[in-house]
Order: sequence, then C-alpha cells, then structure tokens
Amino acid sequence: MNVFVIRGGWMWRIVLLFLFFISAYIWYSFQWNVTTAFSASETNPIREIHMVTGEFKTVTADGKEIESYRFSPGTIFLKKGEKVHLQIYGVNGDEHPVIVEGTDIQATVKKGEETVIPLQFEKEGTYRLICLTHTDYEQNGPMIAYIVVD
Ligand SMILES: [Cu+2]
Repeated sequence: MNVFVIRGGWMWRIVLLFLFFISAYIWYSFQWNVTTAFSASETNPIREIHMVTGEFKTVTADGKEIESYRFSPGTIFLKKGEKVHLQIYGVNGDEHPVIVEGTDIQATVKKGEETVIPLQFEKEGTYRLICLTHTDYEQNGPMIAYIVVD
C-alpha cells in the first residue's frame, strides 16, 4: 500500500510544480496587460500632433506696431520610423507656405483651415519646419518649428 504515500522526493517535486504554475500565472497576467496596451495603439497607428499658427503683437514706445508669427508648439518629438500626421491649424496670418528642411515636404497653411502633413523620418536628428514668408524678424518671423527625431 505504498501507492498513496507521498515520499520526500515527490513532495519536493509537487512544491516545485506549484511554484511553476504560480509564476506562470503571474507572468501570463503581466503579458496580458502589456498586450492590451499595445493593441489599443494598433487600432490607430498614425499619431496625430496638433499645431497652430500664432502671432505676437505689440506697440513700441514710439508707437510702432510690431508683430511676429510662430508655430505653437515650437518643438515636436517623433520616434525614428514613427508615422505621424502633423495637423496645423491656421489661426493667425492669412497664408504660410511651409517646407521641412532637408526633405521634399512642402505645404501651405491657410487661415481657418487645417493642413495635414504626413511625417515619417528614418534618420535621427532635428528637422526644421520653416515658413517661407516669415523667415526673419523683418518679415515678422522667424517662423520655425523644430521636429526632433530620436
Ligand atoms: Cu508664416
């Protein structure tokens, strides 16, 4: 009648098996949470970044009106290879013809309209989004946004 007797060696193996299932359960639960987070972003793989065209305006002590156009936010961050839709809404300024330096990307942002610029960079670095109308302070600029890719 040795069949139902658990000897020392077997007891040890049962404890190990129990620990294995406990660890597997904890590991599986953790994996499940990670998977959920990833599948949520997979439903919308193209990230949207919203930007507006803005304007600083003031009058100097001698009565001269000065102004400067800006992109807001002035810096955006992308991961290398990431697909992004840069959506620029024209608030101040009638029209801003823009380029991304070092690429063939060009577009025009018009007042009251949203311009969508698809972006994807395979090389790390800082790229400049430049308005060709407002290039320096004499042209009410410089209107430049920085695209940081890393
Ligand atoms: Cu501009």
